[in-house]
Amino acid sequence: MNPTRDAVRLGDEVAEALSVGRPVVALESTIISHGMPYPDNVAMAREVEGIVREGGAVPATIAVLDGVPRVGLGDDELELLAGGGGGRGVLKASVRDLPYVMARGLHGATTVAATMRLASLAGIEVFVTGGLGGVHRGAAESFDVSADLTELAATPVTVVCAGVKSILDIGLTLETLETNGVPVLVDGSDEFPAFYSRSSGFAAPSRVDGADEVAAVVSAARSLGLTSGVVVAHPVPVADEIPASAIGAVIDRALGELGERGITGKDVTPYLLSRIVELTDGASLATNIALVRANARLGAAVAVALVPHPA
Ligand code: PSU
Ligand code: MN
Repeated sequence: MNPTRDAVRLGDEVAEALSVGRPVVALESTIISHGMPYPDNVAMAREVEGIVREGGAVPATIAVLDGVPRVGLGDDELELLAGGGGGRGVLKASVRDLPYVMARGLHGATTVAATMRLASLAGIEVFVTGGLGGVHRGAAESFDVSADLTELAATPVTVVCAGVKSILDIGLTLETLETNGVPVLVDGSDEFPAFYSRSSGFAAPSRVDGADEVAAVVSAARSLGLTSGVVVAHPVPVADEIPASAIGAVIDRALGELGERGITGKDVTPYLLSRIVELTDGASLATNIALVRANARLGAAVAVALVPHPA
């Protein structure tokens, strides 16, 4: 069997858009099931789909449902992923989890890595999310490096995000992306952003301004046959940012609890995200939602810019 589009089930609207070459934007589902509390998560998922549509592209939220990789979901499916109506029963699925979730007929919320892989199989080039996984702080001991980085090295999808949270080691994450030949663009800033904050202390590897400039880089990468992804880091809007000085202590406290509670592996990121929401009385959630909205606007514009226009 060839790993082809047949492995994924496309929603009708997504299938139609891809067949006629209309712009499509992929969206992930771990951010829904394991990244935000209910019901803000489902409201965010619906709103972001709407923003992609307003931007002239078709949204394709990706997840595994009853063992079937799905690209393009309906409202009831977003509700199920969000945990509405009780018990979640949705596993966090990175690439290595996909075969098991499929074979067992389970529900899986796909991470950046798994979403990239399924988007690529479907023929989707642009993907919008909030934050990337990366090299965790203390990775020299724990070896905890997100499979998001491995996938970015291997799969030609452009990922629009708000940079990397300082729950991670931002410097080592950028080094790993460089080693793996992944272009890292920052839109509209000379500094690489740190998710909640526009500032990280690390320079932008490459600065671009606007969707057309992003699309030009992606087109050049394709013309070379580069098989890696492209990271587009889009700093959180100024009005929504939590300054690094304010979020730093919260992150340190949440990180400290990991060891005390024995939390490791795939549970680390969801624990930190929900703890940071609690410790900031919801301020981090508002910022998270605001930056995903902004990313959806940019991602839709990039998808539109990548579609060939008649001269
Ligand atoms: N960072 C966020 N929100 C998220 C995630 C990361 O700000 O929801 C999710 C994404 O799905 C990402 C995953 O791909 O966490 C990374 O998990 P891990 O570190 O276990 O690879
Ligand atoms: Mn991990």
